Amino acid sequence: MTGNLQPTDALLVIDVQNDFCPAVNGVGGALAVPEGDKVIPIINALAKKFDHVILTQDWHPTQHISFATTHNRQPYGTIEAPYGQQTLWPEHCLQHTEGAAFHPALDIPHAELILRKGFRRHIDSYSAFLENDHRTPTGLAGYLRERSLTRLFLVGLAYDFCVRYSAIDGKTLGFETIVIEDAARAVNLPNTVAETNRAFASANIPRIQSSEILAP
Ligand code: VGL
Ligand code: ZN
Repeated sequence: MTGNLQPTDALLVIDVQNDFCPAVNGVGGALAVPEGDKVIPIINALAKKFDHVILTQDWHPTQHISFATTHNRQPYGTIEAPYGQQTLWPEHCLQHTEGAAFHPALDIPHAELILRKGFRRHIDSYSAFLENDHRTPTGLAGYLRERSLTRLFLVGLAYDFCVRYSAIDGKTLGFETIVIEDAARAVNLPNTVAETNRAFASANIPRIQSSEILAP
């Protein structure tokens, strides 16, 4: 399926941050993805196989548009933002907090780029490529092109949000894009995993298992 890994491949590690994992000693867990921490040993092992690893970091200011508290609402509802529907979340990944830090078990010393996203108060960014208006670029496509990185393997959190939109945009922007399913976990709101799987199928984004790379 993947053939051998190439020097033009990159592993894109999405949002493996304390707030998306179960809390450890009271740190993190603000928007814990069930079993979010289970992906970490798999991602650490995968990263060793890649010459190029890029990390993304959800990085929100206070009163961010995606926070339910900003709108005096309960989490997991939606609002109509100027750029379309926006799901409301518990406050998470506040800039420069421990919740926004990478999980301490994530061990990828050779990661080359940390791409922060969601740092503008009035627009969220699930995708590592385009903010939620689907037009404002983060710069990642330019970075990858300039460095001749043409094939992307996506892992991390959450499968049905930031991994989903990053994969779809990556593919649309011309990168060969593959999702490593057992190295991702979902928030799992109603229908979100089924919708993600459908979106990947119609975009021709393969879902593979980590064993296909770790024990080919
Ligand atoms: C994410 C919800 C809000 C994610 C980020 O990383 O999937 N989900 N912010
Ligand atoms: Zn967020």
